[in-house]
Formats: sequence, structure tokens, C-alpha cells
Amino acid sequence: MTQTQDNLQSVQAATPEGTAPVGPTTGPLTAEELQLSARNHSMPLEAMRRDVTPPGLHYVLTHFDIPDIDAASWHLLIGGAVERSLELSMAALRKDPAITVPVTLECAGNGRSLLSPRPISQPWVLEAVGTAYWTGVPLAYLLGKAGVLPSAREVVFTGADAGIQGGVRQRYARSLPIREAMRADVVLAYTMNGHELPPQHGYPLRLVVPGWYGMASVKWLESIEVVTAPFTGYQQHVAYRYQDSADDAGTPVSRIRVRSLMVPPGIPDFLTRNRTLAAGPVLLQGRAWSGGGAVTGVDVGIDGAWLPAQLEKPLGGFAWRKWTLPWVAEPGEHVLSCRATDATGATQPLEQNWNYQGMANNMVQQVRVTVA
Ligand SMILES: Nc1nc2c(c(=O)[nH]1)N[C@H]1C(S)=C(S)[C@@H](COP(=O)(O)O)O[C@H]1N2
Ligand SMILES: [Mo]
Repeated sequence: MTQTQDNLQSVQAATPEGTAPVGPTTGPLTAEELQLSARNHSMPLEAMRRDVTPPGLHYVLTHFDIPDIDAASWHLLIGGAVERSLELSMAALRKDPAITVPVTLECAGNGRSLLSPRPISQPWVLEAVGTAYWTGVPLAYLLGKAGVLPSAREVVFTGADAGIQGGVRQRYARSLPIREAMRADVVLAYTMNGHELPPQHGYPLRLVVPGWYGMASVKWLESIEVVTAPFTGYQQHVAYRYQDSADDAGTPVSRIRVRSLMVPPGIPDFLTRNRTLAAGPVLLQGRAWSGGGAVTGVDVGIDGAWLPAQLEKPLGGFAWRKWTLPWVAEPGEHVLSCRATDATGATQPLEQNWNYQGMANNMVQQVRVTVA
């Protein structure tokens, strides 16, 4: 029996109903994690050479199955604490005023597999990120049309996808505080980089909430409900919380913490991904973003010594910013890293900030290179 199968058995033993959450582990990667990571791919870091991530290179995270939706018969329902409920077809939505917003989306679980002990879920390394231009109707426009009542507190977004998580049968649903929902840049998108949404990214319509971790951007959107009390659905109340332990109610995950990543220089070894680079001048480059405020600086660490990188203009308020740093690589082993700071003064930690669900681990990336 392989190591992975052994591990699968131990996970099943710990969860006799197959429903209880499995606690963090220092053991080898489990078969469940492998299964999730084969479905949900990340963005190869070399894609950061481009301002915009082609859909096939953009990360994907889908909790359940990708629905197969017939856009011709699909409708969006808007209701709850509104003056008038709306039922809109794709044809009707396409006639409404449209905006295009460049947005860096990042999964809140990015960096999870690097934590020790490691929470069992989608085992992202560092690359659960991507940047796209999303086009569609501003959410605030449609909420204005429906007429939000003064008693409104949150807006609940429900997708067409259903499944079971933590033993709870559910449709994927998340809420936003009314204040965030009324922001001018929150969009109900029907195109990604100018093309119809790919099935895995929410066809025919998805929400995109710039600056928030990806869980807020509900795909395969079917209904929008304005509510007068805090939403307590699974993905709001149980998942996506900063918890110290299983018993801690925790606090909700919202905006993306500041992070930068580097395009690993040189060429990789197939199996280990260790990098080999020729001696001489090389332009190190990467991207930095934050949902908290504009990125104000990126420092690049070369064997522990920090140098300020050159920043280019960001693509938008909540889209990544390119950075570069010229380096003269000398023969030997080197460790490269990058560390971003945003307008709130937040900077990336050098040590892991552990939490029970493995949320928002924005610890600085380290790239080992052999210069020969
Ligand atoms: N309906 C629905 N929306 C969803 C999800 C989902 O599983 N179902 N996953 C969320 C999570 S956790 C993330 S990180 C983003 C990922 O968006 P992407 O796959 O387009 O990159 O979608 C969010 N929206
Ligand atoms: Mo996510």
C-alpha cells in the first residue's frame, strides 16, 4: 500500500461519517488533498510576466461541481428587502450599463500547504492568484433599480452549484455588508478578458468583489437577496474565518492581505523545481497586490539583504503592480525573496501566521537558485 492510501485510511478513521472536519496535520499529503488539487489548479508563476492572466492560466477554485448552465433559459433573481423584485435574463443584463474592472483575485487559502501543522483542504502552495478584466453590470446599479429598503444589512449571493461540506448540504452562498455591495466597482460579470466567461469561472454570470479574497466572488450566480439580519450560511459562518482552534468562533475573512510573488528566474528541474541560473545580470520581476490599500513598496531579499524594487503603475485600484530589480548573479547557492508593503503600512510577515483553517498565509516567498 502506498503512503497516500495509508493516509487516506487514517483520514477516514478520524471521520467515521465522512463529514466531520479533519484537523490540521504534519503528515504527508492525503489522497483527498491530491484529489482537490487536481481539480483546482493554480497559476504558474511565470504567468506573472503578463499584466493580464489568460483564463487557462488563472487559478480555479470550485468547492463542488461546475454547473452546466443554459444561458438562454437562465435568470437572475433579485429580491428580499427591496421595493420591487427583479427577474433578469442574460439578454436583459447585457442591455444594462456595463463597466470593466481589472481585478487580482486570490484564494483565501493560498499558502495553506506551507503551514505547519497543515489544515486539510485545498493544499495551495503560493500561486492561487490571477488578474483579469471583468466586464458586466455594476451591482449597485441593479440594487438601485430594485430599491434597497432602509432595513437592509447584507446582500446574499447564491450560486447554482450544490454540495455537502462539513456535513452540511448547501448551495454555495456568501454575503456582503450592504456598504460593500453598494461600491461602484463591484460587478456582475459576464465576460473575462473580453470573452464570455469560461464554465469554470462562473458562466454565464458571476459576482466579482475587488479587494476581497476570492470566496466573496460567487460564480454561477442565480440569486441576490437583500437581508435584514447577518447571513449565517456555511461559507459565511463556518468556513472562511480566522480561528485559533476548532472551538473558536473566529472572525470573518474579507480583504486580501498584502502579498508579492516573484517569477522564479532561470530554469527549473522537472521534479524538484529547483532553479538553475547562468551567472551575470538578470532582471528579477514579479507582482504585488493588496486588498487593504495601494501597494507602496516591494523589497527584494537576496541572501537576506533587502533592496527596494522598482514599481510600475498598477493596472487598477485592486489589481497587481509589476516590480523589477536588476541583480548580478554570482556563482553559488542563493535564496531570493520579495516583501510588499501597502498604504495602510501592512507588510508581509517573515514567519507564518498560523490559523486553524489556513487562511491568508501571506508569508514571504523564498526562491532557491543555483547560479552556475
Ligand atoms: N458558486 C461558487 N462560487 C465560488 C466558489 C464556489 O465554489 N462556488 N468558490 C469561491 C472561491 S473559494 C474562490 S477563491 C473563487 C475562485 O474564482 P475562480 O475559480 O474564478 O478563480 O470563486 C469563489 N466563488
Ligand atoms: Mo478560495
